[in-house]
Amino acid sequence: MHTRTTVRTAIAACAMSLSILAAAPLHAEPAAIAARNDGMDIRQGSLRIRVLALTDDVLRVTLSTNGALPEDASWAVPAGVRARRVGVQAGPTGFATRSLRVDVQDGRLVVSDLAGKVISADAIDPVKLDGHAFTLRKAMPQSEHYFGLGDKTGGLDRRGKSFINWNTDAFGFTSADDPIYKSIPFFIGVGGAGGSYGVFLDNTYRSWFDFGHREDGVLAFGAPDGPTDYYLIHGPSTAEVVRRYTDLTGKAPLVPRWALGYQQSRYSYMSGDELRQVVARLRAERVPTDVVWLDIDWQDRNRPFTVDRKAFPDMTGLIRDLGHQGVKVITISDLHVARAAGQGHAPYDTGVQADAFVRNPDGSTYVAPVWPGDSVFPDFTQARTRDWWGSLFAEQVRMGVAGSWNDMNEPAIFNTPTKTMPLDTRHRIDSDDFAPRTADHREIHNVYGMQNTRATYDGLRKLAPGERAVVMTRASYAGGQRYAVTWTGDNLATWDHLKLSVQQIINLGLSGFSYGAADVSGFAGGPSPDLLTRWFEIGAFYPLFRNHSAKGTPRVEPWVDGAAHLRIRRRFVEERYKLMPYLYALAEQNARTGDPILRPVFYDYPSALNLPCAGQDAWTFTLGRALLVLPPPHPESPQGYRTCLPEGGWFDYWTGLPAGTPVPAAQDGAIQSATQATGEAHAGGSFVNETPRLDHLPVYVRAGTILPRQAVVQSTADTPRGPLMLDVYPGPDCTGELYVDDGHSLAFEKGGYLRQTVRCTVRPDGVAIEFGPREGSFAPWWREVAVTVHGWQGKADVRAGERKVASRVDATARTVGFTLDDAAQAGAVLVRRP
Ligand code: NBV
Repeated sequence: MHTRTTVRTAIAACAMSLSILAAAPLHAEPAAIAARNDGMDIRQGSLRIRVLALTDDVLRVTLSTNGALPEDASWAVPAGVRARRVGVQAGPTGFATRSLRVDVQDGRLVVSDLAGKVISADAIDPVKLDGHAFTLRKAMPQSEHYFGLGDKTGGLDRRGKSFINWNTDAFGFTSADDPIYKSIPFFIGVGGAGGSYGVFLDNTYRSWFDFGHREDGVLAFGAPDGPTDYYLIHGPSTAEVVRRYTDLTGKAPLVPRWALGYQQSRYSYMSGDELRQVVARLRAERVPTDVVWLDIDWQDRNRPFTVDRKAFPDMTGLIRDLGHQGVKVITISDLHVARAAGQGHAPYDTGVQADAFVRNPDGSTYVAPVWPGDSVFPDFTQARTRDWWGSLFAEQVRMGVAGSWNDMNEPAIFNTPTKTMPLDTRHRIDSDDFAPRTADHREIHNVYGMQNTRATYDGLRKLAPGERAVVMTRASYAGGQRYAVTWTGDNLATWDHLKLSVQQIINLGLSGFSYGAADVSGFAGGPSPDLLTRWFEIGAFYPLFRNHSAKGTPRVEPWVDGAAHLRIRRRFVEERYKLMPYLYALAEQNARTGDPILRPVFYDYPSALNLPCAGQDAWTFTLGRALLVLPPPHPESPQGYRTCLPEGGWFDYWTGLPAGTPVPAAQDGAIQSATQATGEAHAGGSFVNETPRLDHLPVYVRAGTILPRQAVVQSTADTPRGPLMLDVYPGPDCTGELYVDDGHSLAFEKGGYLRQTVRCTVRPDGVAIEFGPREGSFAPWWREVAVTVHGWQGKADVRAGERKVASRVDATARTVGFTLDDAAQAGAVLVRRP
């Protein structure tokens, strides 16, 4: 601490500011500010608040009433990140970084940008304490909308609602149920005066958020116990907030390419033979597929780390054979360990030896029923328990299992009204800067699933050090994206859930979990043929695309409803495979920056927040910046609908024509757009009228895109035939990213990749395409690049440097196409009207 300034503002008049309820009397005392090199300390009565500048745009605020600030420890934010600091400039009422002003005004913390626009300000009565519980209150401007909090239900926008963070097994949740499986206490405010900002409350207890539900104009959040420790993250763009939030809590690692392929699952494929038949049928029907999943029935009596040898007599052979067909196998391993004393059940015996299980308050091992019957529960918050758990995967890695599915890790417990462990069970913690101690379940519950996946992920990485590890989890906490991809749990086969799934995946992506999925078909219930077909169409654009369904429900593999439905479903799966070069580049971008793969439209098109088509009903989304998907607002209805294209120009993805161009005569097998432009503009773009057709999903490409695609393959293990395809959609800021590597190892970390940016510039006489320099040492699979320039009219003259290149003009499709030898790699190509 350096200078000490006392601020006597209007605090006496505003005695409620920074006030304490119950725990301490209301203080009309002035707030005393002590400047620090890296922030400030504020004292008011017994309240102490420390505001630190981790970077110029990220503040950490901690608060205490007993003089001692909370322990500097976290499951979400690694030590090295928490230790970051920048120097600040002290002022009479606070401090400034290079981007922010942080002031105490009338006893309230106000964060604004350097132009004075308020980003986030405390409300009146900003702090309320009640025993160990705390409430923090912020002003909630009319213009602001709220996103994030993981895959919570309730539509896209959190405004006007309240939420609780308590990981819950929520079988068959409705689109309004809360809480469900995950707790990610992070939200983004969008649309306020100072731009987008994020708040991350790093508290693992049963925290809550209220966005003006209880009190109009007040955004409140709190927890019943645990640290008052939050981060305020400045944008001003939503993308900058997400990037900075994932700087704090970590980026999702790049998945292997096969994880982006189509995945077929079922609770359960009951035998090796059944699994072989499913794969044989997928291949016979030519539905491209990369992964099949084995649910709990692959195990002996539902016991994790066993195999039902009758049904799966030769797992190694099975996995090898499917591997030859380009299909990987992921297996489920839930966290509960069968309490099988004296039965030679190694997971139990070695766990007992390692003292690895959660305890009752009296020190005995906590035992409760789950799938294997009476079970015990690994104490995942202990480092050595995580190591022991990780080592249990050795056998599966030897078999050739490609990844692990961690379910039931809220943790779910049978036959109890709370569906989980008693709150007084004892966990031990000894890592992540926590002082070694015992903690009760109230504190650990919400991180239990995350630590389960950390143990699995680290174990797989250790057992197969050269490979990217894939873990899928149901429960998690902020930062869990470092260890696992996720899905939205036990959804229902309803139209409502189809729409909800997109809203959940959008909010997951904004909350750091860029790899979101929902069970295609809906887990419970059984979809109508039309619903299942639509789900395939939408699922083809999810970050992860997995068909999964519950025991006892109708089968939902792609062929179950006959040839006409299969044809549509296959076409969408194929389209995803064609887009694989784009999708994989997005995954790599996500690993570097945190930019979600599937995004709300306003992520790249901020004015879309206020488009006439935005609203609660919206489930439009983008896949990266380039692709805009506009599903029907009421997907079950045959009624025509009007929807919004955001600012900028757009091309119809299916026809390649500028949006609104009358559709040319149908070609065999080609998907024709049902789009018609109304010619009507709105503030941020234009309207399009769509006529729903079951075989069609409106998708648009941003004008100013170079979209890399490939020929259809049956598995990402196959090398695509023919050239890399580059579709050029001329427009402003026209770019495309090429990224390839071997798709599975970590060689990319040491330069084993290829990255290249391609740009285009619209000129009065045509389009210039610039292939930037290549980065990395990886040799791509293609020898030629087939370029198609869209929106072309008239003749064309194409030159690569000085050399004339043969080209084909298609007047109906309004394209000019030509092929380049990949050997040229970098350089300029000019497409001119002669
Ligand atoms: O392991 C069985 C299921 C699984 O298929 C599903 O995806 C999980 O969300 N699991 C739940 C256990 C119970 C389902 C009723």
